[in-house]
Amino acid sequence: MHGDKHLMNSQPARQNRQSGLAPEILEVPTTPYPDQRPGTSGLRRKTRTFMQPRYLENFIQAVFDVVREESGDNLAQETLVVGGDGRYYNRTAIQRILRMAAANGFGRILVARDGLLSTPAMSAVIRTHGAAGGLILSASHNPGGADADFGVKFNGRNGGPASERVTDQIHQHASGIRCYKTVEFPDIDLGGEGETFLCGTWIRVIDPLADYTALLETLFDFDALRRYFHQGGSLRFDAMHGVTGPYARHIFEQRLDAPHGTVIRGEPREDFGGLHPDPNLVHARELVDRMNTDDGPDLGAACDGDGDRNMILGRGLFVSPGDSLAVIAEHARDCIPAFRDGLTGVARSMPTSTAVDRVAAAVGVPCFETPTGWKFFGDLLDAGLCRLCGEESFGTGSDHVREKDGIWAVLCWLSILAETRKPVTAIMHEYWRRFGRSYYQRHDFEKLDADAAQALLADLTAALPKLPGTPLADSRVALADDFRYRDPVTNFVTEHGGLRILLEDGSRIVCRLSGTGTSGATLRLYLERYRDDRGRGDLNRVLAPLREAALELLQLRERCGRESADVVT
Ligand code: G16
Repeated sequence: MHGDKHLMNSQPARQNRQSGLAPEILEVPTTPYPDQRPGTSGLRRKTRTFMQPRYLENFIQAVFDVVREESGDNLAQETLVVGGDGRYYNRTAIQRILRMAAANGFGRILVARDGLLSTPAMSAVIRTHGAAGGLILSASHNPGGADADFGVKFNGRNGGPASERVTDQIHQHASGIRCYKTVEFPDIDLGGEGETFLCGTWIRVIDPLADYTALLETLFDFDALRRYFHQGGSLRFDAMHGVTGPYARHIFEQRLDAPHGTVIRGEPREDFGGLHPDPNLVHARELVDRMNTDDGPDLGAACDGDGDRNMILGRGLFVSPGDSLAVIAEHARDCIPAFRDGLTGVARSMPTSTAVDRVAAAVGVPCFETPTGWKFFGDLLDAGLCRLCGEESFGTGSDHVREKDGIWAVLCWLSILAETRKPVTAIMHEYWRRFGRSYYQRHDFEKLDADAAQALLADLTAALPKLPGTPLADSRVALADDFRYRDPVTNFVTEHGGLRILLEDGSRIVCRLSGTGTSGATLRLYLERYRDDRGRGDLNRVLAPLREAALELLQLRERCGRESADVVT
């Protein structure tokens, strides 16, 4: 990472579009909203909640107040990056944020052309330009539209999601807010690169592809990947009308010469075409169907709205996120130039399958287990303790940025295919033969009554101490607790990471409430069973005893009126 935050004092590259104007800075009185505590990843709410008067402004002002404190009251020396996934309300929110950032006295703002910046690209831009942080306007894989979801994430100086300490501070500021700062000023033109000077702030419209693509070129062998496509290798990439469309077309079709049409649903749309931009077997149906044909492409992949999640498919085969992480770890040194010097360690969130643990043990590096949320990987990556991380929620990434990175994950898989010259199915079967298989499923029970779901988890928590030693699903409970994490770098302790019941045969039942939903509560139930059977078992059959035991323990039917999950991935 190299910082150039002091460059703002040098001459601008282009003529100032608004020289001479000195609009008055306004301090607008406001009152706090009670619900502005960020969740797993930023503040995610219904779009109409964000459209209420002062709702967005309150939260943004709280973020700026925290950045101001952290910068020693010297925002004039700081750079802020702004962009989003193109969903409904993105453009309106960006213009408001630009006015507020100028009124708050940031020295420089980098805003993405057309307001479109993927989450991993945001991380790259922050790190490349030494920015104090960035605001990503996205509700990730949640649907977009006036009656759908919106969100704001703040990433800090290392390019990663704000830590719990910082989100607590933001919440404190939002809870006591009395006014926010802004200026009256016409909308900034985001249609092309250029600069505007406003209240002492340079607002520069940047190419959202440039820094990110340049970074990826240092990690992968683009010549080898181009050869892969020239020699007939094939990819079908579903951008789901999210922000990755322009990135994927540029990187896969233009830089790597993949045939035109490799990228489908490549135009960002405010409502993601009316679908959920969620890369899973349900929402990426068209891609899944194509991959289930005999003449389907070698590799199928999809990314979510803001480009940090990814799904990987072979011909007729879904690669679970836990297996994808493990396979990338297995082939890292031999197939991916960025990892030629090896891995220092790997990390996964607690509910993520333990597949990567076995690869880490074979490679001889530690595997860290963190709470859910990419923010928990930041300290480990910054300290060089691990270089590769992943989560069950379709997230994979490395130390090149401090976010999960969908396009990066696809490039990892393309590199493995190009180097091994084997299809995805062969790679997976060889991996299962060597390491055995973690049969894994996540069951989501959505829109539950929040109080009922909280009470259910509270009762299960109270019952945990009695479980060790009792028989459960063909085995016996070895350990039952509420996951507690001590960050090995900062010693910061995070409680309530999820209830986990570990069985003597290595199986696990994990359950927690989602921190990213926007209506009611979503209960996530994670099931995992390890078998050294070359991966030949039937997933549903292998997991059936565990599933039944979990449903009996949770008493979901009796307490929440639910027989089965809304989504199983
Ligand atoms: C966010 C976080 C991830 C986390 C996921 C699921 O992803 O960045 O680290 O795993 O939420 O969270 P939950 O289970 O609490 O809903 P994204 O892609 O939605 O920003």
